[in-house]
Amino acid sequence: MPTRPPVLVDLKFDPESTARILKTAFADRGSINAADPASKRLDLTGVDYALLWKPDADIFQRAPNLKVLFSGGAGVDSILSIPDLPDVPIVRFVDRSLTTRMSEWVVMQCLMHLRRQREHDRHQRDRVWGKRVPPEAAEMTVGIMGLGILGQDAAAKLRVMGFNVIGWSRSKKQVDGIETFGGSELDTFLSKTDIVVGLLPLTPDTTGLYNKAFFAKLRQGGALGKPVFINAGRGRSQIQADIVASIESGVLGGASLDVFEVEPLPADDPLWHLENVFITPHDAATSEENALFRHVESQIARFERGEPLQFVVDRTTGY
Ligand code: NDP
Ligand code: OXD
Repeated sequence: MPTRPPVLVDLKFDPESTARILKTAFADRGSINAADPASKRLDLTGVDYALLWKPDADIFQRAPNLKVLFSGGAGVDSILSIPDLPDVPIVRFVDRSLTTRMSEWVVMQCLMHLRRQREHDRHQRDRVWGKRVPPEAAEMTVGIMGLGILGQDAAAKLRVMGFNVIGWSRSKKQVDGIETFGGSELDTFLSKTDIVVGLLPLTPDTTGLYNKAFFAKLRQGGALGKPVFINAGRGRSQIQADIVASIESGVLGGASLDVFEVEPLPADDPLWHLENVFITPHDAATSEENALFRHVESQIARFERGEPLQFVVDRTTGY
């Protein structure tokens, strides 16, 4: 029988999958699954670690002695906004499989726009043999916003496909093979960008960043004619009404969106019906629970050996 306090797990993922995978996770200490109704009667005052994704609002009142919080995802905006957040380290989820999935999504979306996939879909529906010569990836500049774990991996993979890649981040980075821009160089970065890819965390600085004025600064007249907006960071960084207006007015040629101001995207939202807009349900890089639980186990082991935790959130910057 484990003698250490169990890990408290409150993940609003697929409850069946969480319950099944938890049966074999945290073998040395066990877990308390907050989705289990029986857990509501448990005393959580002895719990040291909590793994959270959109947890119950009273979680920190029920578990007041936590030593480390683990995020169920790479983004921590939803954790940072929980009332009564304790002043303990918050570790975000950084994982090879999550990073790989995100890069797959980004590369796929860039290729869909490059190869005018929506036009082909329409032609197929209408049984039209609409052959034409698309531009090459090398004729397009993809501008990645956020050169962290996800942005840098996506940049490397886009380069393998032949795209010209540039990147923007708060502090200017040195990344092999890509031209980089720091926070104050946003306008220059946008003026060189044909396809902009948002991989930024949600913070006060990035809230509402992707708006009409922003879209108007992207390069017009590139190999696709009009610029394209792609976002898999957070939905509240974009003003959706401005995406719709910018597509309708011809400032933007298309978009790919995995994240939305309100999720799920309401059924009557105009984005569902816009030509050349690809919509995915915030699953560009879903956390895989086996990998997530292994990551938490390994960080707890580091912590208990007295080694520094990895991937700790900086509360001053908010990511
Ligand atoms: P990182 O923390 O590794 O990287 C964040 C990057 O954003 C850094 O380069 C950082 O700059 C930059 N940045 C932050 N704020 C600003 C700003 N105000 N101006 C300019 N640059 C800024 O995060 P990840 O790459 O791991 O993840 C990025 C985001 O992706 C997550 O926060 C989450 O919101 C989203 N995500 C979405 C998923 C999905 O399925 N749709 C899945 C996983 C994550 P600097 O380098 O200077 O610090
Ligand atoms: C994450 C996400 O932040 O899935 O990991 O959005």
